[in-house]
Amino acid sequence: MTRISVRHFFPHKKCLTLLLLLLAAEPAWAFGSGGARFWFPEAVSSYGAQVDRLFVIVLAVTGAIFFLVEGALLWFLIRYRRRDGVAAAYVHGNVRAEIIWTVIPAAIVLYLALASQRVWAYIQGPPPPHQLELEIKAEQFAWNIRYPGPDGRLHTTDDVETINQLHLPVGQVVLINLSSKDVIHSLFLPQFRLKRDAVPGMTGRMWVQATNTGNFEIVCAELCGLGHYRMRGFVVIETPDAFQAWLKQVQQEQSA
Ligand SMILES: [Cu+2]
Repeated sequence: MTRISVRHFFPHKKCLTLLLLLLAAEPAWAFGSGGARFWFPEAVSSYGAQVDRLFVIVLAVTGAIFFLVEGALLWFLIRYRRRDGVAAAYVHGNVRAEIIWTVIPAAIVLYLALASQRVWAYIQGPPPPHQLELEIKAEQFAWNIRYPGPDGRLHTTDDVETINQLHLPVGQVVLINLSSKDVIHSLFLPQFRLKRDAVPGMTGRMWVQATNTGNFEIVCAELCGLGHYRMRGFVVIETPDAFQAWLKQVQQEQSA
């Protein structure tokens, strides 16, 4: 029986070295300054760059494997095509080959799982101490946003309510309680790299910390009814002073 080793899969040493480099190296080409990527919208949350980094690593690993596997498939198809006078070989498995193609994918999947778990735990785990807590209640087809008034507490008489207008102070950790009045919606803040379902009867807690000022959009990422396409909201990230001034102004308008 033919002995199968790594050499069979990578006949040239350079080929194997290149693959290992690709898997191990940080895909630095994909990282611009400030987390900007040529295919992504701007990242404006404290964890945006981490999510993008994970995305690029997963894409690089799975992309490299895709080309390797499809290339090998093509090579075998051509190299071992039917030819007159050549009898087909009967191969009844190979323990060494099976160990290799089980252990390598298992190690890759384990690496991806551990790398993802770290980022997931940071974003979805216990939030860091927050400076502001607000509530977003989704309904067909709008985002109802509630801010604490001067007393700094939610669900008191001085609360400030807006529709589709999410203002956030830059640099501050903001805790968001997300719920729904009717059906399942999904709060998607592309520039924050944050998406979370709004489920009736449940309150989802999440946190954001904006790193840049600017104007962005909220989109509903769950087909929630006929008006789903127009379930848009607007995000304004501004300095804490500008945020307080805006909140005060809205509160005065509402109490007038
Ligand atoms: Cu919706």
